[in-house]
Amino acid sequence: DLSRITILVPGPLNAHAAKRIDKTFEMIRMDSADPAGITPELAGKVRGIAAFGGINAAFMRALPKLEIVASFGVGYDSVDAAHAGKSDIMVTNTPDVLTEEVADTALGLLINTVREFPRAETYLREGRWAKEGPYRLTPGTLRGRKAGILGMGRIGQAIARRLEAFGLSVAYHNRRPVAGLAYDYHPTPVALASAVDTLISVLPGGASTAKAVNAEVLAALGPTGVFVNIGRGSTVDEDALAAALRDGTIFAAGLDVFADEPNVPQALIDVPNASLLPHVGSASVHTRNAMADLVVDNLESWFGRGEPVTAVPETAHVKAKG
Ligand code: 8YV
Repeated sequence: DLSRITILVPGPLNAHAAKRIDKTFEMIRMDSADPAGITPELAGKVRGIAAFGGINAAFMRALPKLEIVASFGVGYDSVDAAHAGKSDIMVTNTPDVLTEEVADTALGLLINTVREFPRAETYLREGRWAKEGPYRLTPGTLRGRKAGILGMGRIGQAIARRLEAFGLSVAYHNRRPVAGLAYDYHPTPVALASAVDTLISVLPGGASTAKAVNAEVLAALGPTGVFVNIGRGSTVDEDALAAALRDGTIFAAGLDVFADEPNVPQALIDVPNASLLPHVGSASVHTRNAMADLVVDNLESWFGRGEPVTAVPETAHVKAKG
């Protein structure tokens, strides 16, 4: 009887997910994932967490009956999955259901960045078309560009398919070459950046990718270079990126993610050759509902059948309690 199982929802959660959890389980909400907010009553009964935001080791430790953290999103760098794996706690994420949406966003952001469509629309809305004549011819174009993808997982490959359809060449860097992919592989981000003029990062967050896109990578990309990021802001040295945009080390950048969201460095807001989005990669009702369903499907499957739908690799070995 799943209605006797308590699921804790710390912080905001997608409304469709919350509605389904509330219907099936006992759902308890709290403001944020702060261990100080865990009462003895909660500690005695919470067996699952559904979370849009971060869950650290201290929060997991405060909940001794915790079996599963169902995280909303494919990237789960804000959940301490390594700790969970050692503590016999399952962690699930929401892969696949957002792949095509995020790839669409990457292409939209790339085109906006290169062809200046947001700036051209502002020009129209400000009444300048009628007063001053046509918007300027854009110095940028996708024509003839060579694309490089940093992080060739499911989303990277969906972006690659789109780039091919647009007539661009595709190369990539990944921890390892991906079996069965015909695109050129480069062993480091710098090698990839040197070989292309359009770098699209899909890298996940975490310590191993921190500031992977640094001043050296941007210099290698060069003065016609376009950088697009729809992975995680932590993977970019934002000071180096703002400087590179200011001084012409690269041509332009399109960013959907930032190191300290929702705070965006003023230095990036100040440069006209950056196209900036408020982390909307997967943010359609359609795709967020599909992600929400997968969060709840993971909880229902874990407590109903003893196995998750989409375990993260760090916790793939974790078994359900009897
Ligand atoms: C979510 C994302 O907005 O899936 C991801 O990794 O970045 C987005 O789809 C985010 O994860 C919500 O926590």
